Amino acid sequence: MENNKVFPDNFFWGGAVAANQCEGAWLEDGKEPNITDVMVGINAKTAGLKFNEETGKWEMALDPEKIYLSHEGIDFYHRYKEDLALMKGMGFNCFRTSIAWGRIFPNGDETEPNEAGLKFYDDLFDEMLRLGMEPVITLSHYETPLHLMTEYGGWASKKMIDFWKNYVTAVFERYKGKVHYWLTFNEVNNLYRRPVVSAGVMSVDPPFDKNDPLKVSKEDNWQAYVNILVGNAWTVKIGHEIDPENKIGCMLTSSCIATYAYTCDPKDAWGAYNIQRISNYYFGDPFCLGMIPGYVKRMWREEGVQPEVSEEELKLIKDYTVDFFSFSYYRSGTFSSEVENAFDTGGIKGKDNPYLKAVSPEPWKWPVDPEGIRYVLNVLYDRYHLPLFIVENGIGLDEQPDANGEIDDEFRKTYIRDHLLQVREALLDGVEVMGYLYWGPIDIVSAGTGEMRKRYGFVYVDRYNDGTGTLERSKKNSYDWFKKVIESNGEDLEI
Ligand code: BGP
Repeated sequence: MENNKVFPDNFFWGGAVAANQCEGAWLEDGKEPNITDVMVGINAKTAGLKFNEETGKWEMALDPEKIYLSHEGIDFYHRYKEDLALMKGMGFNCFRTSIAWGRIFPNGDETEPNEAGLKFYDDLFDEMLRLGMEPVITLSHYETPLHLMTEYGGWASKKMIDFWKNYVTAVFERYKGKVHYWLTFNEVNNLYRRPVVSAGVMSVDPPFDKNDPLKVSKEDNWQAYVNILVGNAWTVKIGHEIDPENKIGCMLTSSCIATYAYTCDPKDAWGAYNIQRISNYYFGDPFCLGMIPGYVKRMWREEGVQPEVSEEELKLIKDYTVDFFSFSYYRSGTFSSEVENAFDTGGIKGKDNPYLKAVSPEPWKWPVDPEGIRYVLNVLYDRYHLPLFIVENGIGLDEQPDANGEIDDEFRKTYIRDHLLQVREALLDGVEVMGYLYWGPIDIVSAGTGEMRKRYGFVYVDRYNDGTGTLERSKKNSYDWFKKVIESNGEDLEI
């Protein structure tokens, strides 16, 4: 096997988490709720919100029967020093997390930022830098302040653009010189399938369904789309003006690019390509190429919507494209014109792919397709010619320590090894890959299901679905293995 020196010397090795899944402290130091705080997982069919007829507004109404594990998370807010030390123990030179917008602007529409929130991230980033880990910071990871959604309809409102500009200006100024790699909106291309959480949009102007806060009208959905494109362009502009050293990337879920035609029926081929467009390129093209694709405008015509977007805004989208493209990849999917497509946090689910050798164990059963990551890397590089950053790849397993207190997560090692072998192939293909950040290097609350049981970590956290547990951290067997991978700069992948 050709394996020497394929990964570049400056390759970023590390892991990624998100504030709402690990920090906890959901109402501490001035923070107000964000959208994920009222949901038990983003796949949930309901949210802890009810419509108040008297005020004419949505308001928080948590379900007393449910356990909102994210409210305490893994208490990263208070334990980040210990956790970052564990990450450093594996040799991470990079760590990705998000800023919870609601710590900086608790309701989102204040004019002055919350000093306690700013201070928390100052300390967190200082600690990363002290340990020699480059911070990669997501500005919005399913964390839109709830007030912005219930009051304004979130990104369905043009007002969001100004609130967003205030927020990004405040953090770019504050962390100038400390953070150089920024991701705008985590997996915002999920707008088409999960608008409320992924893209921070709600329908608040009549007519809308007062019984279903998760239902978004097509007008609001498409208005949010253009507003987010404008917000993204402003982020690039403001970020570069405040610090020319800043590198601003988009972040899209790109598992859906590996949506294969189930058969060679042209209907399947076209359907698979269309899935790639409307689940991915419809954001990727404006972010990277500065244009809104023609098929999007066709959809507007056919759906009878005409989102408001000015000439100046279109120019902004054209002029301020991103510096790099970051993405998550978990698994591939298929498109068959014979079945209706389903999806979850991992991507598209058509018919099962008979050519894949493995699926992850029950109950999630995600198909494992390492070659899919090479496919995605090549497709994206051919299309955008931008540096690519893998900022999420990983596998969630239901794990418990054995009688000796050990967790032998061989499945995880194999998953990572096989994906890294394909990343290596992509590097040999000439694709520019900035780094590999493993998703969930320490067990955190699952984004999709809101549970602790779905564990991704190299580090185990003693916390359970019922909310019990000591929160104690311990190393799984993959910990030392991944350390060896990093030490060898991806050359020694032997298990
Ligand atoms: C992505 C999200 C992450 C995340 C991951 C795994 O969609 O950006 O926040 O958690 O998927 O998903 P899950 O936690 O549902 O397994």
